Amino acid sequence: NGDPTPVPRVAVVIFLLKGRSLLLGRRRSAVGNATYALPGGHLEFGESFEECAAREVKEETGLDIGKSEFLTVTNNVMLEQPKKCHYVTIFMRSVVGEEQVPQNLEPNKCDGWEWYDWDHLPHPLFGPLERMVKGGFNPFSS
Ligand code: 8DG
Ligand code: MG
Ligand code: MG
Repeated sequence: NGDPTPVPRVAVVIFLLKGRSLLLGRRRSAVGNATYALPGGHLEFGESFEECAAREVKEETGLDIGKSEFLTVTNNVMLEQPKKCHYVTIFMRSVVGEEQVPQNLEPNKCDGWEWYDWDHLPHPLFGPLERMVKGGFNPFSS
């Protein structure tokens, strides 16, 4: 086909924590369609992880997050998806106040944002997130 040679890309995604819950949205995408995922997107040229996290959260939910911190990074090769891709995914964390109400600002990419209790996560989770949860990763105690 005429596509350029695929390359790994860098994604920054954010655990937005509120009490014992976190923010997830169901994806509308050729990658992980109809699975629940964190807000986030592609690292742009010149950005820090923190800047990317704040920008993506603002673009996708309208929320203003303050500082965020680096949690971990995973390598995600997704060749079985309708759009084959490979992401090095940076996971950030930010804690938000009780009054925060997310808006679905990109309804073509997401069915809507909701807070989910950590002990009652929705299914199916997006592959990269599913693997972390199954592996015992906990964003509240990291
Ligand atoms: P952008 O144009 O705003 O930069 O990109 P986007 O439309 O917001 O991209 P995205 O698909 O939301 O995120 C980019 C990639 O990040 C996604 O295709 C795969 C990777 N990724 C993970 N885990 C997660 C996750 O939990 N949430 C999101 N949104 N992306 C994730 O590996
Ligand atoms: Mg985005
Ligand atoms: Mg996104």
